[in-house]
This record gives sequence, structure tokens and C-alpha cells, in this order.
Amino acid sequence: MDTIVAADVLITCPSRNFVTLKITTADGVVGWGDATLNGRELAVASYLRDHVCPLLIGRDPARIEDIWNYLFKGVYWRRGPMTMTAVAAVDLALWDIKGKVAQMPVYQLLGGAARQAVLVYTHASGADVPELLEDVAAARGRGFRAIRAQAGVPGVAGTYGVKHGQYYEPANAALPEEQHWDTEAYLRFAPDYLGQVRDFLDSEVALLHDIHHRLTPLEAARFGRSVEDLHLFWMEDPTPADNQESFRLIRSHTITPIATGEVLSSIWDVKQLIAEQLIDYVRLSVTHSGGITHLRKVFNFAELYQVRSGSHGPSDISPIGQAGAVHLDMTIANFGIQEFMGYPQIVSEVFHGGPTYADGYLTPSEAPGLGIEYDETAAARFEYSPKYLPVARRADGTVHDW
Ligand code: KDG
Ligand code: MG
Repeated sequence: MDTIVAADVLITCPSRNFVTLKITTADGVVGWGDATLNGRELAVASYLRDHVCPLLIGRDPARIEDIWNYLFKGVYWRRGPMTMTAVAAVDLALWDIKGKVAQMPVYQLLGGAARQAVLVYTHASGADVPELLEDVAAARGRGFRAIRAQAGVPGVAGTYGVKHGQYYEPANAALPEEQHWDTEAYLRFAPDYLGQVRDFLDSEVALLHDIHHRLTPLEAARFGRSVEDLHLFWMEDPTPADNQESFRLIRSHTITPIATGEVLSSIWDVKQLIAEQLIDYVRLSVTHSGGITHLRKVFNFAELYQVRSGSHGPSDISPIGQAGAVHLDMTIANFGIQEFMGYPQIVSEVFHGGPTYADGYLTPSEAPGLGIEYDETAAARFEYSPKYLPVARRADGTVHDW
């Protein structure tokens, strides 16, 4: 039996922060796991370093399910994004090791390919509609068949979801910026600009839109109804999902498909949403939801209710997490779509390999394991730097939902 002899947490910031877990076995096999939680990176790093890594030493890396349960059920405090991201990092690293030992890519270990490649969507945004349409055209030029569109709302400074500079990067300040939010202005403007994007795009290109939990259930129902003719692929995070039953109200008023879950991290957070068919796509990610082992269970459960996967895949999930997502996406029966924002070029100095993008699809690496390697020498050049997402306030100063 091989054993785990080291578990190290590594932090790097090639334009943004990434936390990586490195597990080394006595046989010299190294597995990589993603532990990046945007804006709370150091909390997960400490959770791993101080509370999880010591528990891994001497264990058999082949026993993925057992180690997962040891870290979830065996711990008094469970669930929550910090815990589930830390457990995910261990899980991803163990799948990487298992693949390297078996000399197989992880998707083969998960049952093999259920499709030829993974359909992805990317982001297009603009401060105004002409800028947005330019960005949509650029995304089409890169071959994307599904595009998420966000435009600045007139009179709402710094609308979240709109890129700054070349790359969309809202986590841009050493302390959170405060931005302005106006629901009525958004509700007046968004259906109109999405209509312009729909007219601009060929009908076979899927159009997505992210609401970032900014609406009440009734406002979301009004929005969903107002865009029904546009046949959105989905409206994302229409309202916070803390209260899962509130999605019933949205569902009873509109046939616009609903996706949610990027801030959720366990099967319990989406159980009612799935079992009552209140959503169409579940957006948990391997990085923030306990890794491949747990997310596979979520997707298998969702399959029973014809809910499809639509995993979160922003540039604040590291290329290791993105690689894990693509391996899982290849194998599940109810795959829907995978988010893929891509990364600034500098990120590839640290993370080598990973899935290949072509013509609107990602294909996993055929290398053993996750097929991605972390360059520790390159990573050491990029020191951690605090970066926070903005906070939104209404005109009267009230803090608004993320
Ligand atoms: O950490 C926050 C980002 O990952 C998130 O804001 C991006 O909403 C997002 C999305 O759909 O990718
Ligand atoms: Mg989102």
C-alpha cells in the first residue's frame, strides 16, 4: 500500500490568487488539488494547513471515498464553502494521484466519455450596448456557441459582471469597493439590451444572463416573463437560494429556464431545488463543493429530476479545478453546459496542461490523472495579494444582496 507522506498548501497570484494543495505519496506520486475561494483564500489555506493536512499523513491515497467521509462526516463542523473547498482540494488531488497510478485520465476512471467534448459558454460584457455587442462578436469569433451577456445599466455605476480592461475581474481591490445598485433601472434596461443581443446573434447561438442574486422572487418572475420570447438558455441566480422554496414563486410565473448554485457547496443546499424541479441547471463546482466525489453525487441525484449540470467555471477557480470539472462533465448523463471564462496568459506560466479549447468545446487532457501540473518555481514569483469583490448598496445606502 502506498501512503501519503506530505500535504502542502501553495499560494500564488499570477494576476489573481490561487490556492493549491500538493499531496505527495511514498512512491513519489504527486497529486494537485484546487482550494481557491475568491476573497477568502487564506481562510481555506489555514483550514487545510492547520486542520486537514496533518490528518492525511500515513493514509492510503487510493481510498478516496473513505478519506472524503472522514473529512466530512468524521468532523463535527461540516458543510459551508470553506470546509467544502478544503475537502474538494484533497479530493481532486487524490483523483489526480489515482489517475497517475492507473496511467489513465480521470474521466476514464469515472466511467469513460459519455460525449465527445464539453460544451462551454463564455462571458461577453460592455459598459454600454455597442461595447457589449463588440464583445459578443469577439466571442463568436473565438468560436463560442453559448455566450453570457452583461451590460452596464445606465445610471448604475460599476455594474457587476462588466469587465474592466481586457479581462473581467471584479475582485480588484485590496479592500472591497462599494458600488451602486438600482433594481428598477436594471429591470427596465436588461430585457431591452438582451433583446438587442438576441437579434445580433445567429439563432443557434445560446444566450445566457447572470442576475447575481439581485432580485426578489417576484421581481425575478417579472424579469423571466419579460424575456421569454428571447429563449434564454438560462437566467442565472435570479434570487438568493438560501430559502430554496422561494424558487417556487419564480417557477410558477415563468418558463425562462433557471440556473443556480455557484455560491452553494453541498447536496443539502440544492436538495429541494432539484427534487421539486424548481431549477433547470445546478451550478455547483468541483472546487467549492467537495470535489469530484461529492459533485458526482449531486449530478446523479439531479439526473433523476431532469435537472442538468451547468458548473461554475470563472477565472477564480484555478485551472486545476477547471480540469477536474471537465473530466466530470465528460462522464455524467445529465451534462448541460460548463462555464469557461479562460485565464490571462500569465496564468499558464504556473499551470501547465489542462483541457483543450476548440470551436466552443473543451476536451480533457489524455495525460494520466487530471492532466495539469503546477510549476512551483514559477508560482513562487507571484506573491499573494488581497483582492476583494465589490459590495453593492442601494441609493439610500442599504446593503444589497450579492
Ligand atoms: O467569485 C465570484 C465569481 O466567481 C463570480 O462572480 C462569477 O458570477 C460569476 C459567474 O457566473 O461566473
Ligand atoms: Mg454567476
